[in-house]
Amino acid sequence: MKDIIKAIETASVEIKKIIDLGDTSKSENENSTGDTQLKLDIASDVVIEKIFSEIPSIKAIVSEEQDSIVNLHEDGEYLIAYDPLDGSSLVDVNLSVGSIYGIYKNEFNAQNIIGAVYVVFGPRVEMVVALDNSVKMYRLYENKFNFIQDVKLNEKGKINATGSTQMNWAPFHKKLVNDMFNDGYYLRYSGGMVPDLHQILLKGGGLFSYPATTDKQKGKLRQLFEVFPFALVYEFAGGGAVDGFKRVLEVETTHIHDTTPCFFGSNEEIKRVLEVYKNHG
Ligand code: FDP
Repeated sequence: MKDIIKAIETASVEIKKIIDLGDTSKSENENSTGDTQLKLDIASDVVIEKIFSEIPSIKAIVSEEQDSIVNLHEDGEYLIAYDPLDGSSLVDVNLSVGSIYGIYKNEFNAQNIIGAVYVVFGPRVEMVVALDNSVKMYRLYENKFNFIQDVKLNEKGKINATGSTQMNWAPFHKKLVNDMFNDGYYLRYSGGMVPDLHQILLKGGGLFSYPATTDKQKGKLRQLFEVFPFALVYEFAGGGAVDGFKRVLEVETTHIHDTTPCFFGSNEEIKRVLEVYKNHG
């Protein structure tokens, strides 16, 4: 596992260098979800795959930018699903973006996730590692990641990060969001999953929601690359992650690019979601 974290650190230093080159242009390709890929998405993906392919403990990898699983080392113990550069739509406006890694054993599904790492590329580069029931944050300085702090959520927070557009929300979801604002929650939503969830974690709590919508019944965010890794981070930090009805780490995966509605937050907000959603199953 140490080798994997080290590999992610090396890849992040390389990705930071590519971001700093300032190329925000689009490529001519689409990924399997139909998003037009940026040259930055592709370059980051190439860096990660190359570095992972040199780690013998990695059996297979799957990237959000690719259609299928890449087998690496037959005797490897770990499977890694990763999103090389999440939040691509923010690259042109110079907001923070991030990489997300889910570390699995045996099979790519929620039951088998054992670790998660994400890296925020903002004014600073920070890496958060969820392993063995703890969440630790590191900061990049002179090409090295240094430990900064353990990350723990409060029981209740102040942030309400509301994904998608109100036009496509179910009326009860809209009411939940409005009720929270009426109770004093602050809207904080950049549109980048990594910085938005990082903010909630570091500010002690709140709620990030990406619900089922009229145009996307299964939500937008991808299980293996985005939702399960962050669910592990939030659970290990003392909060929770649900699909409205149950833990997202109990959601079934039938295809590597499956999506799911998801809510991440501190315990009070997660209880509130479950309470509202239980009447709308
Ligand atoms: P993006 O479209 O920029 O790639 O992964 C998808 C994602 O970003 C997340 O980072 C983000 O939380 C979400 O989509 C934002 O979606 P909405 O604009 O629909 O809220």
